Amino acid sequence: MGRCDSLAAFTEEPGRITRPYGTPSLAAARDTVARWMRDAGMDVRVDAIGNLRGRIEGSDRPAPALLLGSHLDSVRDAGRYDGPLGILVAIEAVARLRARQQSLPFPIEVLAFADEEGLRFQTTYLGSCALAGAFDPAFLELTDGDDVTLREAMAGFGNPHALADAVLRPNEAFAYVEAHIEQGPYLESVDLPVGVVTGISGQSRILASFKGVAGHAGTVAMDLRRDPLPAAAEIVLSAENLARQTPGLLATVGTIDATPGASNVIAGQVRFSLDVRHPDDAVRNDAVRGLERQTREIAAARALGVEWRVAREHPAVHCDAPLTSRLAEAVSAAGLPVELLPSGAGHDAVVMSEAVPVAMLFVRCGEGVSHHPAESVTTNDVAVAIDVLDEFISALTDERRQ
Ligand code: HGY
Ligand code: MN
Ligand code: MN
Repeated sequence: MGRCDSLAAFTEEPGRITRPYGTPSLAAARDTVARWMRDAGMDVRVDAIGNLRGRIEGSDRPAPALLLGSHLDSVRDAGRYDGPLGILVAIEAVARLRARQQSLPFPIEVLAFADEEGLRFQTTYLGSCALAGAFDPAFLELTDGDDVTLREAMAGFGNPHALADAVLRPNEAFAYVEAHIEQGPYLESVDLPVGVVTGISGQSRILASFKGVAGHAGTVAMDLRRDPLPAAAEIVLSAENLARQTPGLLATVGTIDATPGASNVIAGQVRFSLDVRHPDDAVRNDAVRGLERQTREIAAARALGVEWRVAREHPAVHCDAPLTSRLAEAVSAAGLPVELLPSGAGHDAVVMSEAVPVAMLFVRCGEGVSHHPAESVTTNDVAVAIDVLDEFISALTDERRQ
């Protein structure tokens, strides 16, 4: 918990936690976590995209590794547990193995991913994409709000020329297990410290814009305006209505940017993001298609230009059944009932599932609050998560030794 507090000090925005990819604050947080990894007996390296990888060897050096971890980057004005908690719980579990001098039949690597939230480049999961072999070279040309490319941001923080080296080799790992705060209220409602994740909702991230004609707020008659802002208002409300009427569907317009941006100037352009999620990919795809159609109809009716770009799309992911059963057994072994729950939030496990079987452990979260500075977990619940992970690793150790 103290380490989570320390990491909160690494931010690009004084007074709140904002730690995007490739920034000095993320590099400094990474240095600190590297020190904690070394203290826990791990060899540490930074890969081409800037992920931190701490490793302890097993007795059988060439054996595939167990991967643990989560992400070190954050959203804007974040809480202190979304991401870092999973890394720190994993480091602690490794420290305990070492303190017991437990010999391991496989290596363990703790991963601190450099980008999961996609705050800076409006993507998601850049760190895990690099490991899972899902990094599209076209990502290198993505630009941030200051027109810095990902390629430029990566130089110095990682190495854009060595991305191929970051990819997991065949048989380099046999599983990825991530602990994470639940970011929802379910575990609190059933009064349990931890739960086992069954799967993760699919997600579409869209970047769209309406283009009209800027003008004088005091002189351009209402019927002569081509104002993109009311058009954006229409689609924001349509997305909300659609999601309210479709069970399980979540739709969020999280950013909206009207330019040139003055109270006495009719906007010339409005850019906005749209995040759409559902556990069933068919429902999500239908919703995205419907919202695109409406966006284009609204533009046509108001004589506006329109852009619609699907920035990222991730299908729903099922956690690996055998690995998830083992995690559930570890929860039982810790003397707790096993609560299975789905994840509405995205996680590095989504992309890692393309390379290795994945499982996830959720930790109870105060009032379900996340992506907010009031995000909270209790020391007791975090202790349970460490116990469960420790138990899980020990059981795998016994099993693989046989
Ligand atoms: O957006 C998400 O679901 C995650 O927190 N990155
Ligand atoms: Mn998050
Ligand atoms: Mn997260």
